[in-house]
Amino acid sequence: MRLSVAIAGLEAMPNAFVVFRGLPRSIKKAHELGYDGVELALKRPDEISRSDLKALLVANQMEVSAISSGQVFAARNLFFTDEDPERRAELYSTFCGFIDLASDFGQLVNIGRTRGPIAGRDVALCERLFLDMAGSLSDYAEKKGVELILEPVNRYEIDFINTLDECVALIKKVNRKNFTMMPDVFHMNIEDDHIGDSLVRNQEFVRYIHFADTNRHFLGDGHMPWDEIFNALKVIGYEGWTTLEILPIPDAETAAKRSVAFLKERYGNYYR
Ligand code: LER
Ligand code: MN
Repeated sequence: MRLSVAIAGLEAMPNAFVVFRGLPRSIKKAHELGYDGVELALKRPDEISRSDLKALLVANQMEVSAISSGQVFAARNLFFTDEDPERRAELYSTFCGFIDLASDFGQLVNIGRTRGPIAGRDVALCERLFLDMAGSLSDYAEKKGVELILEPVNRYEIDFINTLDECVALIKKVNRKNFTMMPDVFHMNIEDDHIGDSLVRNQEFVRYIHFADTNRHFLGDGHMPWDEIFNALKVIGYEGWTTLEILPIPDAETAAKRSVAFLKERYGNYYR
C-alpha cells in the first residue's frame, strides 16, 4: 500500500479537509512521518509552480498521489451542475489546468463536492449538465494521460451522488475509460449499505481511496470497520494509493503520526 496524506496551501479555507497546510512544509513533514505521497487540495492550478513542486518532491523523495478539487467548490463556488455559461467556462479552464498539472504529477484529478448540488432543481437537467462537463473534461484528460475520479460524498455535504452504486451508475453514463471512482470510507460509513460489500460490488471502478475514521479523526480513533475494509481491498486486489483525509485533531502531527502507527500495527502485512 502506498500511503498519502491530503495537504493544502496556507490560504486554503479553514474547513478544507486537510491534515497539513503550507505546501513546502507539508511535503517535508509528510515524508518525515512515513508517507510516500501527498494529495494536493488546490483552489487554482497556478497555486504552486511546476518547478517548485518538482524540486520539493525530489528533495523529499515524495510523489503526488492526486490533485483534489473540493476548494474549487468551497472557495470559488464553481461546480459541474451549474447552468451559468461563464462560471462553467471558468470551471472548465480550472480543471484543464489541474489536468495539465496532473499530467506531470500523479495523473489523477478528483471530483468531490465540485460536482455541485441539485438543491430542488430538475434532476435530469443537473445530470445532463454534469455529464456534459464530465465528458468534455475526460476527453481533454485522455490526451494528457490523466484520469478523473468521482468521489461519492455524504448527504450533509452535497445532495448529488452519495453512494458508490449511484456513482457507478453515473460513471457508466459518462462512458469514458479515464473516468472512474474514488470511494472515501468516511462518506461510505454514512451512505453505503455495507462498506466491504459496496467496495466489492463496485470494484471495477475503484481507482483511489480516502481513509479516515468514522469521526474523521486519525485512524483508530473511531469505530470504522477496518477489518472489513482491508478484507474487501484484498478481495478486489486494490493496489492504488491510500490517502488520509482526516481532521488535524488533536493536532496535525499527532493525527498523521497516529494514523501511520495504526496502519503498521494493525495491517502491517498489507502496509508495505
Ligand atoms: C469532502 O468531504 C471530501 O471527502 C473531499 O475529498 C471531496 O471534496
Ligand atoms: Mn474525501
